[in-house]
Amino acid sequence: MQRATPVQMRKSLEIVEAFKKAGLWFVPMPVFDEDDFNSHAAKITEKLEEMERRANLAESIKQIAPSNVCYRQRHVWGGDMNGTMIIGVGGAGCAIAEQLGRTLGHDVLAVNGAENGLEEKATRHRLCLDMNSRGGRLPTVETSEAAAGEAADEFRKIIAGKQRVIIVAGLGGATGSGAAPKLAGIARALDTHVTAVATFPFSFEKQRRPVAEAALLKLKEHADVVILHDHSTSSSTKNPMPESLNEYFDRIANELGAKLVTSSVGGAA
Ligand SMILES: Nc1nc2c(ncn2[C@@H]2O[C@H](COP(=O)(O)OP(=O)(O)OP(=O)(O)O)[C@@H](O)[C@H]2O)c(=O)[nH]1
Ligand SMILES: [Mg+2]
Repeated sequence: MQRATPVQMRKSLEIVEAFKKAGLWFVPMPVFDEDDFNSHAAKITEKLEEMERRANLAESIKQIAPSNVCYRQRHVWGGDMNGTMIIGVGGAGCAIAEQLGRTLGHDVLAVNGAENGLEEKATRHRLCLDMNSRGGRLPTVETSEAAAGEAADEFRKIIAGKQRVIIVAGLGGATGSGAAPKLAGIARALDTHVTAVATFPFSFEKQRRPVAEAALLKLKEHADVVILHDHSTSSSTKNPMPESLNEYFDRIANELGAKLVTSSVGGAA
């Protein structure tokens, strides 16, 4: 075992002081020798980087999530609703998009895997994501993103001439979380105005939250406007929903539609 020199001791105390100032929770840990010290120091650096990443993520989510309203990222849509296409991605995305299409009167494009009843959708346009070429396994965020990339040419043809797309997804599932940000990026690269309409998982879908957060960050990169509804604010064991799930989903789609209209005429709701 090696005794600490006064210099090493002072360095350690400085680190403790820095953690204390930043309000970080920490444990002081004895080390055997210099190698042991270096290996722990490397781990600490890694941990601090991870903390910084999480803090940035939390900050980014905070800008949008608590208010559940329109977040203006680049500029709001100043034109009228003509030349707009609503694009539903994944199960929830398609369901919400269909409802928005009915209430707002726009063309709707449904995007999903073939096995998700896409062929039965009565929407004007359909874009089938080919997940089966990847061994027929359940889609993941990565395979959905890749499938959306492969469908890019067809997607560009469908949205050709549109000035604005409204991309709708229930974040947290694989298809919406993987494909929606990808399609938003493709539309944006065509200089199309992109509004993203997204939901965040229910509180009982805890494991879906990090998936949704990562997808939201990617969506934000490409979208001019993001309109979000966080399902976790709608129900809890203490505060159950006053309606059936279908009635709730209908209500949320209508609320998102109202926020869309508000965000389209020039202001955050
Ligand atoms: N507003 C609304 N949200 C829904 C609905 N169905 C599911 N959700 C939410 O959306 C999230 C994503 O679910 P899906 O849309 O079924 O998932 P997906 O994008 O199709 O992805 P995979 O089925 O996993 O490939 C869920 O975790 C719920 O939080 C719906 O009908 N309306
Ligand atoms: Mg699905």
